[in-house]
Amino acid sequence: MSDRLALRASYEEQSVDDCLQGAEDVLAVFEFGRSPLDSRDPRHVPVALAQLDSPPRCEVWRSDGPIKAGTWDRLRFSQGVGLTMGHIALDLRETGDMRSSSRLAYDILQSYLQQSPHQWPLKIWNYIPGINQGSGDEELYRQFCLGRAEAVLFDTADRPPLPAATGIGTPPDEPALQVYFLAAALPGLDVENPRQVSAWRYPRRYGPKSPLFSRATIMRMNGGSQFLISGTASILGHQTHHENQVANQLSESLRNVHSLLDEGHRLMGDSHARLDADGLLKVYIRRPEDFELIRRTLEAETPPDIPRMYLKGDICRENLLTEIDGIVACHRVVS
Ligand code: 3EB
Repeated sequence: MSDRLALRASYEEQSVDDCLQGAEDVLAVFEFGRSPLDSRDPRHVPVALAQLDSPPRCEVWRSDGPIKAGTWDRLRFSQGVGLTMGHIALDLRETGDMRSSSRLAYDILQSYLQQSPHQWPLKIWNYIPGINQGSGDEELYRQFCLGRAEAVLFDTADRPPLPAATGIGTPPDEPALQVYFLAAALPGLDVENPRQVSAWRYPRRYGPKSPLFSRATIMRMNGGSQFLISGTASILGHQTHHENQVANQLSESLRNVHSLLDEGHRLMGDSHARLDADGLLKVYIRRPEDFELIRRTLEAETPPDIPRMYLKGDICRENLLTEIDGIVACHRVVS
């Protein structure tokens, strides 16, 4: 892995404690299949999505230190020279309904960022218990979007940069709403997907307030660039494609990822992001019985050297069965 990368993200078989001990460059250690309420160090981020493949691994983020870690209101953070990771877990039994909990999480996140040297969120991960529970506009994902839109000022006339994001459902009995992010001193370069309507322009039928995220952001730092890819599903325009066909949904999601990387190349001119050993992918799967088919499909359609992890998670639209996100490195190319 190239040392020039500002964010060195990897999947590792070590225990959480081994990852954290004596490490001067560890920004975060993500542990899967565990409630975010169990965090025991500001850099330790448990995620309530079960890993479907083996062996069990942690995701580790490394970045140039010294790294300062601490607590700010209900947020825990870890701040390096160029990047900050922050995470919030709100116990829904205490904070009440999803809409107000989401608004509270984003209020805390924004107050934290305002006083941080790294004010710009590049990507935000949202892990939402029981995301598809409730019908129509009462669906918890729509309520989550409503609360987020109430906290985040986004004027469509004067569009500020939007972070990339992932929004995935954790088990309905998980007590905590979790939001974590990567932030820097400058905003990322926003990338939208020419094959998809921008999420903030989704029509009313998907909910009272549109999701607020860009399809990807490019982080430029230390002379290198990295692509932070939002949760990408089988959506063309604003519509779900390949309903009930999980392998085709995955292939369509991969076409969307490649379309984003091509669009990024068009914007950068001299670099192209590649699915290779300097990056990683995460595949979210609604029904564990689809895992083998998804794994075979991904293996046939992506380079073998890009690390990947499969997690059981619900997707924000009931008719979507799978979604992908990832972090990949950009390489110089002749334009
Ligand atoms: C989509 O394309 C799929 O609400 O933060 C992807 C990434 C999705 C982020 C979010 C939702 C979110 O609309 C869903």
